[in-house]
Amino acid sequence: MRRRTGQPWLVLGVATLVGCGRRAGALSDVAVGSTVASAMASESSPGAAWTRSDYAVGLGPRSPALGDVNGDGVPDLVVADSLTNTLTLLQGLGHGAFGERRSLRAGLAPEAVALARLTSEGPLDLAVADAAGMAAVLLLGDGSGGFSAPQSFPAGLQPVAIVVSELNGGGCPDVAVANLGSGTLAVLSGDCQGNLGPPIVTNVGGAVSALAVGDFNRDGLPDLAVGDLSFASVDLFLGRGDGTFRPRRSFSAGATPAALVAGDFNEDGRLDLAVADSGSNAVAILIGDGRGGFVTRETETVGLFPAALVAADLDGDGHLDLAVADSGTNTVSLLFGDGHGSFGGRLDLGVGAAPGGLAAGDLTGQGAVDLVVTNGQADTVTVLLNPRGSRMASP
Ligand SMILES: [Ca+2]
Ligand SMILES: [Ca+2]
Ligand SMILES: [Ca+2]
Ligand SMILES: [Ca+2]
Repeated sequence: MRRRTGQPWLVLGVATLVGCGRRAGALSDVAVGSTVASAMASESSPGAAWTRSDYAVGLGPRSPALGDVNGDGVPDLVVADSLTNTLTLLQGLGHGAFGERRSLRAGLAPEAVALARLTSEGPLDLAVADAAGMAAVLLLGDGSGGFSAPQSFPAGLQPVAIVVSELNGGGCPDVAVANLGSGTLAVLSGDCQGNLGPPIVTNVGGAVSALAVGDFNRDGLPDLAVGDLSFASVDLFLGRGDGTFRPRRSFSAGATPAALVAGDFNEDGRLDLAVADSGSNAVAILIGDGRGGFVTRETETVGLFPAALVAADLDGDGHLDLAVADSGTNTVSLLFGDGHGSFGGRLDLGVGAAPGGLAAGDLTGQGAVDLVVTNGQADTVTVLLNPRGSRMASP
């Protein structure tokens, strides 16, 4: 087995891993920041029971990432402040609340950030797509919430998406970025010491918008799926295991594939894709054949201009669901999966202005998946706590 690190589908199955039973404080006791109270909790109206809290971050926040950076067992939150040169780090307090806020310098214009281990062992590090700096920027974590000074590694013209995964067989986590300016993918080889090698460039040709890693043809080698705005397609690059890729395969994915996420939505052991199509205000479900092919199963209407999405089991029935950030309607649309590749039961939750990034994780320690949304025009993050978390906490 190859060692893999920092998989972006880390959230899959979270809800089934954590037991239900530890008692936590009532949500009303721990509200921090400018909290917008939810409506009354109601078993028959699950949307009303999601609890919303907003926190101020830097300017133009994007790309939220959750992970425990200070070793207290509680997920912390980092976002890329795309209009400044900083990341904002919010310390998780447990019970779904966030406290101390810190700014970290990170390149010139951080467009995306990943929390992952870049050294052989040890704490979570930060990997940043620095669009203006044309670089991947690394900040190494010390395990107690501190980070090294940023180190920049040339990556290409205008990197806008980043993933960390073992891509070239060297045994160390590597970094891949999507370069919007040059229409390329770049793989930067990691050395387990926090350094990255020169970019191994793969030409995509179009305006690349999003990136997901996974083994789509089940040969044990990681592959990359890329959203391609110019050709309105999802391009699949099957990995050769050395940081290079076989010629792309393109699949139609609506009008404007702004974001994508991999997951096994029909539970056949083969990775599928969900694609946010901001051109037709829908999510397309592409079912994988396990050999690097996809067939579009269905499209589900969401709010206006969907810009980000995550896959996680939100309702705890064991099947992956989707959360979609609708940047034009200031909502997050939840779509519930049936385990056969179909989604329905859409539920819209209000968030801040121009939501453009999403992350999922259990913020309360109660075994339910919560959501974090970056609101690009409000300069805030919205935390949405899953009603299942509070119900499980009740005696
Ligand atoms: Ca923590
Ligand atoms: Ca593969
Ligand atoms: Ca599948
Ligand atoms: Ca589910």
